[in-house]
Amino acid sequence: MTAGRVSGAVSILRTPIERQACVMSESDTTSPGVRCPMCLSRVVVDHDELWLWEDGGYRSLDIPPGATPEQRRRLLRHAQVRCPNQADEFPEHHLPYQYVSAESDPVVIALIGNFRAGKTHMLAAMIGSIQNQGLERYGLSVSPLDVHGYEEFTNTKVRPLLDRDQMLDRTGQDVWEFEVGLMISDLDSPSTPPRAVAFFDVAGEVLGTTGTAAEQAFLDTVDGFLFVFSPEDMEDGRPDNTFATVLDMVEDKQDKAAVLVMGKADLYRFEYPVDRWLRDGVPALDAGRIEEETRDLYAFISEHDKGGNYLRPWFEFGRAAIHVASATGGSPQPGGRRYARPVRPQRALQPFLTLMAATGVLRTAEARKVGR
Ligand SMILES: Nc1nc2c(ncn2[C@@H]2O[C@H](COP(=O)(O)OP(=O)(O)OP(=O)(O)O)[C@@H](O)[C@H]2O)c(=O)[nH]1
Ligand SMILES: [Mg+2]
Ligand SMILES: [Zn+2]
Repeated sequence: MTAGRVSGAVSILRTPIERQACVMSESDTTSPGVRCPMCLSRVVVDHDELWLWEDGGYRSLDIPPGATPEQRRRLLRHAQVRCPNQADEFPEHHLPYQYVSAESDPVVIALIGNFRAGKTHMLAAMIGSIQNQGLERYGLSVSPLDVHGYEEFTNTKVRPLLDRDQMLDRTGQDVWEFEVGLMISDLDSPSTPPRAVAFFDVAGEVLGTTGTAAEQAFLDTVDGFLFVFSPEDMEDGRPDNTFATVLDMVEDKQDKAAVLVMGKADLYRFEYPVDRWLRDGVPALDAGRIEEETRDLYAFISEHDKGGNYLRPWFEFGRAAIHVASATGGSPQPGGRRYARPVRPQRALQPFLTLMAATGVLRTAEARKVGR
């Protein structure tokens, strides 16, 4: 799915975000409908027209008039509704009925980082780790947001990386692009409706160069930022311009969350404290441990960051933490498109969990302390 294209000013002005920017001021909270987690427009959805994803396609779902409340509830659990925003940039997309009926805004996560920092591999490893290990031991349950898009993300990114050890392609040049979405429920609070969490890939190198209100409106909707960088980037002594661009544009950083991830940590796996935290796995959420890792990595990055700006998100956001992770566990074969050893993500779940705590999806007493 495509969003903020950079192929020309005309197309940027046509994005729904641009149209939406006009109404995203004080009237926004009182606008009817919900914010679609994929096209980010505020939409009024037809609740009566229901769909079901089955055998690779959508079919219309009719709930029999004689259905008992229990039968109705069961059918609605899998029902989807169609987002009415079907423009060129947004091919047909569907949302879970559960999301639309709950009428709470989605949690929007943006991945930020230089080109080749490892964003795509990190997101694929994160979603793959969720699929392989589940989130039940962290008190969460998860299901796809847009089933069709989720299957596509799984088939084109997660499975090639994790099952076939293939290197993933570079992302296109859209300024921001919806990648994948999840519906997340808190197992300790069954009466709370699931939250929609949407992941967007942001091409930081072009963000800010077009100077449109659309970009600003997009950044305003983001709740949590995942800043990804690699040890190589840091050692080069090149400052990460994408971090600086985003940090200069985001206005209410004190109300938002940031998780800094030093990805490709396998490259530093013998060095303290990277070795210590890579071995730590992903235990139950523990704000004290997250703080300890953040402190250790703060010291490590301060020492290695020759350009001097990788820690800016940690200073500037209201809630922030720093983690190490490796999407692959090792490097690709020199000059090849495959990994030398079977791909085994290390700690890809940790930044995800920290973000869920810092954006309020996880609402336990422990989660409230994370990143403060
Ligand atoms: N050693 C190692 N290499 C990695 C890891 N993750 C990604 N890479 C390599 O880093 C390169 C870039 O990874 P991507 O995930 O495509 O980076 P990106 O930030 O999405 O890049 P763009 O889409 O171009 O913005 C690829 O060649 C990967 O093989 C990792 O965990 N360890
Ligand atoms: Mg990418
Ligand atoms: Zn939509």
